[in-house]
Amino acid sequence: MSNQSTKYSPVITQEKPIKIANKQLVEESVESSHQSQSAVKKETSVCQALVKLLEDLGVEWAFGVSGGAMATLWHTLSNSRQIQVVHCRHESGAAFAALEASLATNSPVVVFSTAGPGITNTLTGLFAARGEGGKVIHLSACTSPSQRGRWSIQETSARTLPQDGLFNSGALYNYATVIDCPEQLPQIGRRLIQGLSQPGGFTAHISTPTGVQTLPMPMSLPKATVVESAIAATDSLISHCVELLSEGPFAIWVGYGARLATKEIMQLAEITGAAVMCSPRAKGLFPEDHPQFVGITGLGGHGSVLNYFKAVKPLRTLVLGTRMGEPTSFWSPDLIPSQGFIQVDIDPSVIGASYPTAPTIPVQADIGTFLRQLLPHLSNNYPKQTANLPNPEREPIAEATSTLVRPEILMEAIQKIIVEGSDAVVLAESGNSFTWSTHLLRFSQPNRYRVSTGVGSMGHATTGVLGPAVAKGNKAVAIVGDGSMLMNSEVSTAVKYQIPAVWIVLNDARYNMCYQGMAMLGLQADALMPQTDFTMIAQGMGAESIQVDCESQLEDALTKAMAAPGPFVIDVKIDANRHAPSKGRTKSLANRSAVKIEEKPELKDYSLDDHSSKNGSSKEQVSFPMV
Ligand SMILES: Cc1ncc(C[n+]2csc(CCOP(=O)(O)OP(=O)(O)O)c2C)c(N)n1
Repeated sequence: MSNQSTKYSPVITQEKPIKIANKQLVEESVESSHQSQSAVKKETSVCQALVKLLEDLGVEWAFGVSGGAMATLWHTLSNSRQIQVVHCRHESGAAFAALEASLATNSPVVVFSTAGPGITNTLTGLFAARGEGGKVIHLSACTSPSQRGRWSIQETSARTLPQDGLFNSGALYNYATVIDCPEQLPQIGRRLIQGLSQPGGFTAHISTPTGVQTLPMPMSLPKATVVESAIAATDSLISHCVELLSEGPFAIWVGYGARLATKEIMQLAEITGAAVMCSPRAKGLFPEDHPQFVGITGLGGHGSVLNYFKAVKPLRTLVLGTRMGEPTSFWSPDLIPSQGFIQVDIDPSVIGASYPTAPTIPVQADIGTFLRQLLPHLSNNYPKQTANLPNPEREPIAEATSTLVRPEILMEAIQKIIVEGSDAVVLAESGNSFTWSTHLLRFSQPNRYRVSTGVGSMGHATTGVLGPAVAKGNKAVAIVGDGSMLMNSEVSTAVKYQIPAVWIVLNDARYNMCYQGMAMLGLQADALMPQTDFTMIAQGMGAESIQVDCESQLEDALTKAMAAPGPFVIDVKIDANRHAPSKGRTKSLANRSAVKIEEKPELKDYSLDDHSSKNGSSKEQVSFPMV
């Protein structure tokens, strides 16, 4: 079990009786996985050695879907005394949940799948895991060597699936391999230890042919130990940074890569008086109610950031763990300070990538280590910046034009009941949920807000919400669209294990980000969906649920959901005609346009009046204002 403090009784323990009932298996497992902290015994199988290795690496959670090809592996995982297995409804949901559990606990988490479709279903979540910097180990089954090419069931071989990138290291997996013989395990162990010891994310795929899973191990494995290493800057580079930062006002741009260094960032801000802005993923890493917080950049962000640049004209920006990619910056030239960037990142390949023409001092280091090196040099007599800084704006909420719920009012209620009234992690889904939440919610504590920007898959929050809820034993809340909820959700899994997840569904019978985005671009396609009753669906799966038809019902519904011990779905009938705050992206699209097209008359059925729909459209093929 997780050693994190738990508010709810360990939700997975209802599975324990199954283990205990099967006494023989438990004893075998206890013997194989807990022999006096030492090496794996010779007579253990490949599966047992693999599971013992994962236990040594600190894995406590495994999410996945079973299958015949991985029967032994599933059995062995399920009989681990350390690893809790959450048996999900879809492998991509399992992978998103594993990713979010990994980010919530900063530990490696397993996603398991059977061969063939089990592997392909897992890929979207793994794509996100690589992009988000999670530590996720994919365990899969594949076809035994003697059966490859012979039309075996769900054959997983070079005949049926591409090998490059799936079964060897590449863009998706930092490390991937097939265990063709037990003798490979020591090398696999070494590679996993190495990957998990680096700061930052690590994705791995270990695929074990069905016939290999039961083979006896011919040798012992040493106990695996992960010691996370630090990446530090040289003393001369630190001195150079101190010099540059002392030359005049600078801004601090915080990214998700800085999530473990929030105390040091606060110290830096308070010593220097620098303005702090955050990427959407870093929302809350610096308190949003702090007088030096100038706003969120990028999609769903705040105009106050640009006001700051105009008013203060900082000389430089110290970039801490953000890639400054499109969702974070729209590559806006307005965010380039006159003397450019000092960019700190563990990954040297991201440094300078988003703004290749801006002067950039590269610092390869992890953010915590870099700041702990830097801070002692700044403490004495640092010329503190004293400018009055603009803070994120609070726009007045326009009057209701229907009895449906305005998203702005929903966000106010979420702010009061969930953000301020609880310590739940809040995940916002790709779609208008992202922009409303990022723009309007305000977090004063770090690591409570999660969005995916670079990958931005629908279905990430609807399923990923299980991760923090189960691994931290605490409420976690997903703010999602109806389209995403229909695409993929793990409500049934949450019911099975009584996981305290809450889904707030912005039910507008539209893929509204696409609907509104198309109108902004002056294009037209059908983005409507039939009206769905999510309370019926949720209740049909055994979850509690409430429908919210008008604003006066909101607070009561949210309070009930947060008090419920198990999963809860709130179906909110949203006014679809409120414009989601994505204007920065629209501006970005307009900036990217090679050719402006002529003004078009307002399209029939589109009620949006965003100016860019009239003059900001592009002949270039562009994506929606989404992640
Ligand atoms: C897997 C995936 N498919 C497609 C998209 C493109 N996309 C982004 S937002 C969106 C519509 C979302 O609709 P919904 O979930 O109903 O949320 P809304 O914007 O209406 O609040 C789509 C199709 C995506 N991000 N991910």
